[in-house]
Amino acid sequence: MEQLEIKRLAKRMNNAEEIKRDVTRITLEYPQMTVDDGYKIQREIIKIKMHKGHHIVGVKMGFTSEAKMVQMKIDKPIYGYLFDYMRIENGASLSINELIHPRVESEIAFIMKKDLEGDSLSIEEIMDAVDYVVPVMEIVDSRYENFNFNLPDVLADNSSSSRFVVGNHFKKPEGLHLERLKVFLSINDDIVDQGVGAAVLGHPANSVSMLANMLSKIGGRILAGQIILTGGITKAIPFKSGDTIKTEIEGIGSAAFNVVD
Ligand code: OOG
Ligand code: MG
Repeated sequence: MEQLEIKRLAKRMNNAEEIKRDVTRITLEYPQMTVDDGYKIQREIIKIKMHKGHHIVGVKMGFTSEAKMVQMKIDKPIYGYLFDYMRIENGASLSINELIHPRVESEIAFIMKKDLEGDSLSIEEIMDAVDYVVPVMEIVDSRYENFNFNLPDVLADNSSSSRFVVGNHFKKPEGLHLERLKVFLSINDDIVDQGVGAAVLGHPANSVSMLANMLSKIGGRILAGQIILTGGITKAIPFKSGDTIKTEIEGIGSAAFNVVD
């Protein structure tokens, strides 16, 4: 794809987010679009957002669990960037009118204390760089019509990044067996889906290892202080105004938010 095209499409996708109106997926117009084109458009979107004064606060991984791969019919892990304006504090409200057709999913997230880069970092090396483990809910909001996309499309939409709710229980990683932890997602006190830490590539640290590897290929790295979402453990579930949504991670804590108009 030409640089001019990449810039134009990045503007289109960022604009769709800003005006909250979905667009036709790019691969319908450009069937030859590649994964590389998708990440190039994503990087242009990041530039646009930084120009507007937003700051990167972390990175999210996607399609790291069977539940998400099956739901979205994409089986290759991806990443996208998280910005300051996307963060919602535990117990706060989200106005559904700010978004297009949001869905919520439960994730295990890490706050990093060391920079990380390189390929094939071990679970031990990753966990050694983790400051805290936090329960998070990611709210994905594809800017594509009917939440319908192929791999290059979703990359060009900053991997559907929209909002994330950070729990108030920050746990030191020592002594935790993340692969064994049960994770519950509930809406209005009904459990709508559940899973276990191992659903994320066997262990959530493997997702961070994969991210470090992907970033190092473009000369990037994970930075100390960033929050890393390791990928949905549950399916992503739509919700409506008036709902109260909660995630509980056994032995770690919970995160919750209310949905308003
Ligand atoms: C794409 C983002 C995937 C995850 O945790 O798997 C994702 C989407 O499902 O819209 O965030
Ligand atoms: Mg996610």
